[in-house]
Amino acid sequence: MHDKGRSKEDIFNDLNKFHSMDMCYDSGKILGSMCTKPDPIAVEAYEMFLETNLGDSGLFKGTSMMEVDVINSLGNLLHLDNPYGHIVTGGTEANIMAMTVAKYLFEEEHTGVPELILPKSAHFSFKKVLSMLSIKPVFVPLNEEYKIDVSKLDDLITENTMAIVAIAGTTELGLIDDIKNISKIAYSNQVYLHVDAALGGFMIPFINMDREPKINFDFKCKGVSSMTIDPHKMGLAPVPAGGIIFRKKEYLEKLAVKTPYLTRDHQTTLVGTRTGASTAATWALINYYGKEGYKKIVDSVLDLTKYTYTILKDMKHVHVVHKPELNLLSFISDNMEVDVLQERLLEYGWRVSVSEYPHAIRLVLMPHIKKEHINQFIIDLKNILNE
Ligand code: 0PR
Repeated sequence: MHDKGRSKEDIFNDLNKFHSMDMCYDSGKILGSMCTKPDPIAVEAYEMFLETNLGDSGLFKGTSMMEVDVINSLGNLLHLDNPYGHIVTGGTEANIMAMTVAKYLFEEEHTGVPELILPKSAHFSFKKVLSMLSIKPVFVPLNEEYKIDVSKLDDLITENTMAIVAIAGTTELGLIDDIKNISKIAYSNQVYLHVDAALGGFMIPFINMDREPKINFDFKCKGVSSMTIDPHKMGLAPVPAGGIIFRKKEYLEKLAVKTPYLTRDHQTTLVGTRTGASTAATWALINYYGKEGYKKIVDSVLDLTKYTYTILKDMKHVHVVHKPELNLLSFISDNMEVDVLQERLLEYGWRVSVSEYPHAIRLVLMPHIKKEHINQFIIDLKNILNE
């Protein structure tokens, strides 16, 4: 730290330098991120609530009311009439909260080492869960479609099964597990089921609006105990904005810690001091767009994903790994290693990511990606592969 403060002009000169080193979503070059440019309405709402702290929610009654309202809206979107939850920092925190609740419930009736049944397609936040909570992983195999092989699930359930995790929009491929049948198994075995819909939560309800048969992935399936749904992914909210929704009040209350000298007598979040700005931004967004607005956004990213898929599928030297269900696509090439291709694309400025299973180039088509970006990407990809 300097002895004396610096001028504002000087500081902002430096800030501009740092800022210019960052990539921005508007460039259209960020093709491997699940975040996107925050919507202007969300930014305005966020700024307005910058000084709020939901860790001491009695001081910020309005913001606190908004959080309840947002959780109700998200819960209702996921077919739950009386949801309990919080706006948190992201999918990681949401998943940790759900698994902590599941572990506390397990420990009320069991003394063994808790086992978590999960697919290897689960997000790496579950690796954090496993080590932080000392839980034993039991991996359920994936079928040839890279989804949980439901036929293998029953056999993996033991008296030490603490919970099952299923994914509605896998991180690497954007695929949706067969939640309906997984839920039936969880329900009949009385096992806690958490659905990680960090990505799909803000997409599938809108896809379902004009789709028959509907994709069953939420609390409509009675075995589902909790869900992650992140506003800072397809909800278009600024980071940090994750969402955790529990089916029952007593689930959330398992996390309650007494906060004697604060304006409320307990907290049910992992973090203490936490911004209300994310809640305000999410509240503004869901009211501004409504289901119809979000449906348009989701339709448009899915149209572009389909457009990209169709081109890639017919391209020489390219093999698309799976048919997209959400806004993710993966492909490999028969004349270039995946990691080499990733590096070559970077030379052209494209930031794609690489999935682990299967090992492939992974594209995430968030709302900042437009058709002209894809057209240019395809030209560059052809150049690289046919050179
Ligand atoms: N669950 C699922 C299904 C996810 O895909 C993710 C993150 C999480 C949970 C964890 O969410 P948080 O990162 O909000 O805690 N998925 C993205 C990923 O790992 C996160 C991301 C976003 C990574 C933008 C990079 C990036 O530029 O790919």
